[in-house]
Formats: sequence, structure tokens, C-alpha cells
Amino acid sequence: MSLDFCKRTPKVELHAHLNGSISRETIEKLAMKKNPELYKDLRICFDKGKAETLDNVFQMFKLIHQISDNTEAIYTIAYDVIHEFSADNVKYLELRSTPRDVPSSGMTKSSYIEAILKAIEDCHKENLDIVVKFLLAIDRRNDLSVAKETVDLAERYSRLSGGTVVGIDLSGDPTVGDACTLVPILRDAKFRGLKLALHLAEVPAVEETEEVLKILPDRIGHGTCLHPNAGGSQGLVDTVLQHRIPLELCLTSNVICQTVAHVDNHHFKYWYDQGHPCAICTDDKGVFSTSLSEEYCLAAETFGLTRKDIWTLSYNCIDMIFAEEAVKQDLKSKWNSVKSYELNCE
Ligand code: 6MZ
Repeated sequence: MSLDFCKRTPKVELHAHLNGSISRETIEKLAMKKNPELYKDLRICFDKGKAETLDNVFQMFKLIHQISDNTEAIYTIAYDVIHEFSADNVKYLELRSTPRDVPSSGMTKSSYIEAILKAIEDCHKENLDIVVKFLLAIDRRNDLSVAKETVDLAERYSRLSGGTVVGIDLSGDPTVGDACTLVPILRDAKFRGLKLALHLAEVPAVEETEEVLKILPDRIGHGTCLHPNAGGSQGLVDTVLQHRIPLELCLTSNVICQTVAHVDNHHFKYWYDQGHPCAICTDDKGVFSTSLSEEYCLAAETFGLTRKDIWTLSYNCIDMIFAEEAVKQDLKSKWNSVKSYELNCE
């Protein structure tokens, strides 16, 4: 499989954390302005291979958050990340990010969200060929009151942005906190019409996953340990299959974080073979030094997928997006307009 073919294939990115997607160029731009010493630390961290465990990755987020502590930086990161995905031929992108208050810079959760919305709007005004939606993230360490504040903000900004904010993500270090405590507010978010993309079973956690699955989220992030062979249970697998809850699968991320021992063992194979809806995603393209095209190429090479398989995998993601039917139809025509050319040429 050529990387070139994966680059030319139009793609949908459904699982991209804003601060984890930051490129080296943007880090350099922001860190040099703020503190060259911090840049040295970040550069050491970003050298390929340094993000080698889940723990290290979460340390890297702490460093990145030091440079994204003001609305100007948040705007720059969002603007650059959207351009980078667009350059990789991503036609539809759902960004997710955890709103932060930083009193020393005057950043509030609202101004954080507004900076991202402004970047999305400015990219749209430039006629960049990409539709961008936004999910507000709840960190699983948060208590119910912080989570409720995020859901209130999502509801408010969904209205104010005319539908750019579409829902809620639940993420954060999977080895910390208990998502069960957040179930009432997640249920309420769904009731208020927000979509739910929840990180589930990134590490083994059968009881927690059973409890959260009762909400029937709209999509699952990772789902690495749903299967009994990976520390899950047949009951979890059956629920996900029965409700056809789409999975957002991030190959490089799982291998680097060591939640999957080797890419050959990635759970993509199991779910793909069941004909279950699977979206290949990057997770944190900056932290993991990857791109969506590289992830498709890796999936193709590892699991012997043909060009037609890759095309279909990408096309099928359109039905998993959190956008109205008209957007889905537009995307499908875009895919279909280049399909026969791309699949027939060498
Ligand atoms: C769980 C993750 C993650 O929100 O500041 N995040 N949560 N599992 C992962 N797998 C590696 N990768 C990223 O982006 C950074 C935040 O996204 C979540 C974490 O909460 C991290 O702090 P934002 O834009």
C-alpha cells in the first residue's frame, strides 16, 4: 500500500485531541516565544520514541499545556491543526478539547472555547476544503460539578456556534478516576441532545465499562480492552455489537502507549472482521508523530487491506460523523467524484 494512495484518499478524522495534535512547528513557534528552556524540554520529549508509555504521554500533555495557557496560543494551535489535517486530505474533522481556566493569562473556559471556534470560522472563511466540528472534553478526573459545567458550556456553545459544537468527549488518563461517577451527567448531556464520544476500555475495566455502556454512547474511543482476550468480557463485546456503536481506533497511539503489545495484535482486526463500524483515527498526531494517512497505510500494511478496502473504510466513516444528513450527503458526493479515478490508477 502506498502512502501516496492513502494521502490522496479523502478522509474523516473523528478522534483528535487538540493539544495532542499540535505539530512540532507550532510547538516551536509558541514555546520559543514563551520560554526557550521549555522548548528544550519539549523537543527532547518529542524526539521520536520518547512518548513510549501511557505515563510519559500524560507527562507530555502537561508540558504542552504550559505553552497553551492563553487564548492566543489556543487559537494558533487550532488554526494550525486544521490546516495540517486539511493538507493531509481530511475533508471532515471533529476536534475535541478540554476547556481550561488560566487566571494568570486571563483565559476562561468560555474564552478557550471561543478561541477554537474563531479558528474554525477563520479556516472556513479561507474556503479551506474541510468541515470542522468541535466536542468539549470532560477529563475523567473531574468531579460531577466540573463535568456539569462542561455540559452546560457545550449546550450553550452548540446554540451560539450554530451547530459547530456537537457534543461531549470523555477522556483523560485511563488509569486515574472512575467514569461511573460521571454517568448521571453524561446521561443528562445525551438527554439535552449532545452527542457522546466516550473513551472506554482503553485499559482493562470491565465494571466501569459495563456501567458507562448503559448510556449507549454514540461512539467509543479506543475500546482496546472490550474483548475477553484483552481483559474485557463477552458481555461488553455483545453490547457493542448489538448496538453497532462505532469504534474510534488509533493504532500508533495504542502501540506507543503499550495498551496493545504489537500492531499485529491490534483489536482493529477483530472488529473489522465482524463488519463492525470502525474509524481509523490519529488520537494525538503531534505527540505520536503520525498523520491520518500514515495510520491508514499502517492498517493496510498490517492487515493486508487493498486499495478498495481502504477506500471503503474511509467512506464508511461518513455515517459515523456527528453532523446533519446534508453534510453526510455532500461528503459522499465528494468521495464518489474521485472514486473511480483513484481506484483505477496505479
Ligand atoms: C485518554 C487522552 C489521550 O484536551 O488539552 N487525551 N485521554 N487517552 C488518550 N490516549 C493517549 N490522548 C489525549 O488535549 C489533551 C488531553 O486529551 C486527553 C487528555 O485528557 C489530555 O490531557 P486537550 O486539547
